[in-house]
Amino acid sequence: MVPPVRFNPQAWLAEARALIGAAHVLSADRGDDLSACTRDWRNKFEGPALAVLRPADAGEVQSLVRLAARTGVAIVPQGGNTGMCGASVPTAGGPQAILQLGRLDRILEIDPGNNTATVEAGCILQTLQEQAAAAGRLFPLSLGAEGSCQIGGNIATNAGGVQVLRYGNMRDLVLGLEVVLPDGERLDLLRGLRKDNTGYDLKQLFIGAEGTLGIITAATVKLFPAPGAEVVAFAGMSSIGQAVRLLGAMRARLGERFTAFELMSGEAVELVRSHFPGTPAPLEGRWPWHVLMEATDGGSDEALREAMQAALMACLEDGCLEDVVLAGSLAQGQALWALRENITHAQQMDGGNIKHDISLPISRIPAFVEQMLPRLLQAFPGARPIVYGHLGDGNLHFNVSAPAGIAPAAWQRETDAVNQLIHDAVAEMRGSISAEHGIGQLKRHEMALYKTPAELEVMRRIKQALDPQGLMNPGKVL
Ligand code: FAD
Ligand code: S2G
Ligand code: ZN
Repeated sequence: MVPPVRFNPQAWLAEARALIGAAHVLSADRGDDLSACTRDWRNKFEGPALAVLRPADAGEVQSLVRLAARTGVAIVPQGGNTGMCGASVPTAGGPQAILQLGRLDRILEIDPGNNTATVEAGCILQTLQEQAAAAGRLFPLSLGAEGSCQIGGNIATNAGGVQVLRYGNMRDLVLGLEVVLPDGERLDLLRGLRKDNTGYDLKQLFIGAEGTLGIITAATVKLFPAPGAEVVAFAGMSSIGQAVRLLGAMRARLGERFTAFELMSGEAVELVRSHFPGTPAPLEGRWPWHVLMEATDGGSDEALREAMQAALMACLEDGCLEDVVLAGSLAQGQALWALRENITHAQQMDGGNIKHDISLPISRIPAFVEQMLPRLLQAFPGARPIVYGHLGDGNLHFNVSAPAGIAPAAWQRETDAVNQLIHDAVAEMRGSISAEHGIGQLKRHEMALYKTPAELEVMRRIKQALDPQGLMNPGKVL
């Protein structure tokens, strides 16, 4: 019986350093601080890392993956580490190395004629937005973490954000990928084609796979004409049913020009204003529900403002809104967006919360919210639901903050019970328990509850086919 070869971390680190240079292989045993990479953005998940690897290019990624495959070390791909489900940090278990994509940050090509950009995975989302704008184009993915999340992470989580209504989520924006497979092979799918029917559409496997099937090293994404005019409005109403009717009416009147529709409960607005004192009250009165809307098009500001104004006035008459303000300047529009984007930060400052990232048929959302709020408060007296999100996509962040006086840690222990109440109701309405953030570690056990055995079996076969050793981001998704 040959004794199992004992794993020798020092030898492994020395091999990794010989491959990509000692400066780019961080390890705790030589005093490097890995905590920025081993703990997630929410401070909810943390795991030990043999090393943080920072390859310079796809070739070095391949060498590291081959080393890991040969020695049985798991790889955790990491972009900006802003994910919400603990998918970008190691789990407990065998040796795991974090592979940070941040040095693969080049924009390889912007092709205005083809309306595409080809970028390396470590490119920060905001950088691509800026470079596209400089070329007179728009890369439309937009979300609160855009200053630090990376294109590779956006693809691996199939990120959504605040312009899905008009441009779709990351799956709709990706035309091509370059992926390093768990065996070290490089899959070159980097085509900027809008039509290509040549066998299975392999890139789809890696979009939203949360790094469990391979490491995205580059992508070709769609660009759009840069909008000339932009108008932001903020409305107040008594019911979420009115908000849903408002969505339909505004889309009917403005069509493709209508780009964003973000719901915010009164509690969400008040929470931001309490943690960000400089935030102006967007409307005269306080309303149970609010909607932040945006329209853009290539024409003049005045024409778009008139169209938006006319549509809003008609909606006022139809009663699907009861108060509304049109941003009078870019600064005022930005202040309204800051109000929206600060909800996540305000919740973090408020002591964390039990998050939900659910999607439902838009028509079912009023019934869901109207029945869920009383049920939640009956089951968890004093709980503070902070309900907001991308209503235009049928995606709500039904986050629940702790009742006053309950410590965050104690409240987190209610997570399974709160999740069951909310996710069972979502499942009854054939909704999804994860609209945009993914599964990660956070919802892995719930996948078994809410996906059919057949779905899970096919997912396992795909995982087994591509990563038979189970070394790519273990403990996530499945
Ligand atoms: P990471 O967190 O580093 O990783 C996320 C997952 O992708 C992990 O499974 C990781 O293993 C994998 N991964 C990362 N890079 C690669 C790669 N190159 N190849 C293969 N796998 C990889 N998300 C939304 O969808 N919509 C929102 O509106 C939104 N708002 C947010 C607001 C705030 C303030 C914050 C903090 C987060 C928000 N998020 C939102 C969540 C998060 O920003 C997104 O999930 C984002 O896409 C994660 O990108 P990242 O580069 O940080 O990935
Ligand atoms: C958003 C951020 C995550 C959360 O702001 O749209 O995706 O639930 C969310 O705080
Ligand atoms: Zn969101």
